[in-house]
Amino acid sequence: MGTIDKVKLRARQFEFTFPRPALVMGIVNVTPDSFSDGGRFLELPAAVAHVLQLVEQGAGIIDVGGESTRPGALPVSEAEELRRVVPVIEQLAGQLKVPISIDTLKPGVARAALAAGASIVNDVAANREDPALWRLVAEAGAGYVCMHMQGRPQTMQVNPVYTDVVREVGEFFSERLKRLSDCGVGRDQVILDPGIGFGKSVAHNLQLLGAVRSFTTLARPLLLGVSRKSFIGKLLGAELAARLPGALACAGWAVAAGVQIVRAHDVAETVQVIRMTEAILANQKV
Ligand code: 9MG
Repeated sequence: MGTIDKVKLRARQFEFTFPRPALVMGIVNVTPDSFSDGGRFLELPAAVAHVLQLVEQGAGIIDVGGESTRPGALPVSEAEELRRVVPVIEQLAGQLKVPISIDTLKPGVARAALAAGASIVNDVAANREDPALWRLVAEAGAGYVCMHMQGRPQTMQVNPVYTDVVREVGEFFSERLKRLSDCGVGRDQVILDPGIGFGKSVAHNLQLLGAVRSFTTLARPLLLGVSRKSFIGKLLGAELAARLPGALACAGWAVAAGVQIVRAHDVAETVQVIRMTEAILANQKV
């Protein structure tokens, strides 16, 4: 089941010890414009019902986002983002047995989400310079997803350039672990994510997937998000609605290579692929 050995993740009242069965992080976009499910869960009852369904299907973390980070997406105001995500988190935090993660770029939204009961901050902009968000994570003892991105969502796919994407993402992780620690965020709070599709070409994404095992040497849980992403569409010639097989192949591969958390829209299917992969790994010879 991968190569990392006894790694702890602390996220407020939640604690996970890895290796353990990999977690599926179920995606809940409370947005009008997310690339695959925009507009479906804007109303509170629909969002809450969707979360409960994902947990029923086996989601081990629920990731709630109120601003799309798809390439070229337009930013939303903090007030609007708060209006979208806080009621969902408030309603669910008390009743769920799994952690809620807030997917946001904004420290103000992270603060409100943590006050409403979120336990993890999913920071796709971990390449930020401002430490305000990290201080909040430190104070709350929250989990923190440190995701690699080159640039910003509006422009990141224009012309991503790396000399060696795997080396550069690894260096980013090491440098951020140090900066996070300087801000009071314990290493045991951090999840690392290579940020598939965030300022990366198809070739960069494939290189990162092929080398994902190399990041296990940092002894932190690894998160991978590939669900419905455009590199799968480009590689397989698959429309948005036809990318699930490609995403499931990535999920199985990733778990076999030591990834511990897979972010997914299609939770039931992803859980099945992961459990199957783990069953094979448990019987691996040679
Ligand atoms: C919000 N979001 C969209 N894709 C993502 C990914 O691959 N990782 C993380 N952490 N968040 C993502």
